[in-house]
Amino acid sequence: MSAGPTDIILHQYDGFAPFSAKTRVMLGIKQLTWYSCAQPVIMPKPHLIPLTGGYRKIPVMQIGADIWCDTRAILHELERRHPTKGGIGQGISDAVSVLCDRVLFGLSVPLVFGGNTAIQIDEAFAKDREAMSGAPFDPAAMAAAGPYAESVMRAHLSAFNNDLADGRKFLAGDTPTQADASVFYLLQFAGAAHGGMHPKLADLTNLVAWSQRVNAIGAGNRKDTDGEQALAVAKAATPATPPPSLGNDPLGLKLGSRVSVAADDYGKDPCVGELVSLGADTVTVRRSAPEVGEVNVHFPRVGFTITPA
Ligand SMILES: N[C@@H](CCC(=O)N[C@@H](CS)C(=O)NCC(=O)O)C(=O)O
Repeated sequence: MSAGPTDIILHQYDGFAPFSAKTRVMLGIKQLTWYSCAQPVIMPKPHLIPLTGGYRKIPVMQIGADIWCDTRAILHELERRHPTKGGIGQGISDAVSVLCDRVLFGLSVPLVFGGNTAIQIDEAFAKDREAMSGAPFDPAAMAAAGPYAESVMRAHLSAFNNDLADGRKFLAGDTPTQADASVFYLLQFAGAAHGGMHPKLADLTNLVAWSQRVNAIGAGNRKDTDGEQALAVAKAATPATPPPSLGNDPLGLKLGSRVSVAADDYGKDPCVGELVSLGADTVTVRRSAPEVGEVNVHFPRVGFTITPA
């Protein structure tokens, strides 16, 4: 059975895709049914770009003709649709995500690729990531950055490791939360080439045992779809009413104007369209493409620039 207009489709790939892994853990924590649409690891992405209007990173979530880019927007939307009662709350979840996504993820890259002969980097991958980041893909420079990266990773991870010493099962107690998904994807990414914990972090034994518990949560009820089907779902659907807007937006942008929304870190390919909603932490752009018809593309505000186009 293929995905319908109200089903969650996650555009993603397995393997070396830390942010996809984070989302899959949340789908597992919430025990949701979802469809995986495998996307290419490098550009071009002919079944993704018509949906996002340019944004190239994964994961991207689609429900009908609504598209959420970036895990921050995806996880907020999952929480809105499937709220967890009595959890740690979105504010604390976001704070841990910002630490992991915007501080520690960058530091994990030298640990993964620097001087690691277990990972074979093919040239097309290296060139793609150079174009995406605007910086040379340089394993020797990454190896040189390794000790500093390890020391800062260790500083933060030791705190989580110590928290687990009281016997709690998960980082915030006995129930898994978004904090677990965030820290888990980092450790899984850092250790992927080693089949478990990165050897330089293996002395953090509480985290080693904890990551097995998080891994055992699984990814909910996963089904598969493909790019053609996902585009057809969007084309057959109509975008939902966008989220409410904030009055007197600090940026002074007007609803109905043309804007460009782009990541502020890497993979800055913009999505251009009509601004249809601007909330405290949401921006929604309406655009259309022949493959998908009219779609609403949602981004978080944190991590993105919004400029008149
Ligand atoms: N801030 C983004 C980061 C997403 C990201 O960096 N994704 C990686 C893979 S997990 C990516 O898209 N790499 C380039 C590519 O796959 O083309 C988020 O939270 O979703």
